[in-house]
Amino acid sequence: MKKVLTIAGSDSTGGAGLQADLKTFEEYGVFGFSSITSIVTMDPEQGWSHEVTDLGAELLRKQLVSVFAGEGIDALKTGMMASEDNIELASQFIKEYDIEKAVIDPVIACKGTAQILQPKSVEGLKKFLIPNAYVTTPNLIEAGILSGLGDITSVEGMKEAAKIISELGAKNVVVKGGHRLGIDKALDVFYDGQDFFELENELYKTDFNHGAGCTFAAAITAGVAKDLSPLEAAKLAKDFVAAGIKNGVRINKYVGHVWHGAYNKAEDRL
Ligand code: PXL
Repeated sequence: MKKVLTIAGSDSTGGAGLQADLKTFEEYGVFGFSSITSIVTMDPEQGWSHEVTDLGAELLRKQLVSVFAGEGIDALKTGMMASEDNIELASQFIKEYDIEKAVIDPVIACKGTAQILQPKSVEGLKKFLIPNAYVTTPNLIEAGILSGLGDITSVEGMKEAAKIISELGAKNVVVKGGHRLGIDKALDVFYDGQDFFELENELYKTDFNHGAGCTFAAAITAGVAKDLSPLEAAKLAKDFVAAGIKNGVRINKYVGHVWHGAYNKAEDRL
């Protein structure tokens, strides 16, 4: 049995964060561990604004000690880290336990909130986590910030950003085009430090896609844990997320989530 860890925030509504990760791990048939950095809550009286509560590096350290007291893990994923201390701590465990397959989802901002990670944390991602990345999965905004290119509006821009981010030390970079690219395809750019690949899927016009980014990175993590190559894992993850978006679930009047079980039609299981 492959064992996979997520180091991420909790999304109490179950679409993104470690909830997305664990649900995805289960669908891929890998055993999921989690270490929680922070808890995200949403306020219906403030138009569904998000609040991030950092749980602190000491509690994160205790969780990581618990996880790594086992017989090792095959891959891990980082998501919302909430502080520079949490980022540095995660990188120490990645190095100490020699984790080759670390998928770094450089979560800088959540949809629906103006709260972005402090600039120090962005520097922390660049200094501590991206250099340890087997795969990193920035969206257009994150790729613009991490690369210093700012607004990215074209496939050429995505490639340029992927190259800069790869030079920070990430072995493989997937820049996710998503809706923001403004074309009629869901197009991602995959770069392995040598070659570029354009990954294309149908673009589903829906608002029920909360959690898509976390689910994509979690699916890649589970895929590489099961010995898919990073490119194969990214392609499969794209199909997995596309099914989740196509079958998204309305949660309330503010938000709809990807359905993590869609690819395997989990709703038909007994
Ligand atoms: O999608 C980014 C994200 C990551 N992690 C957690 C979140 C969100 C967005 O809401 O809640 C825990």
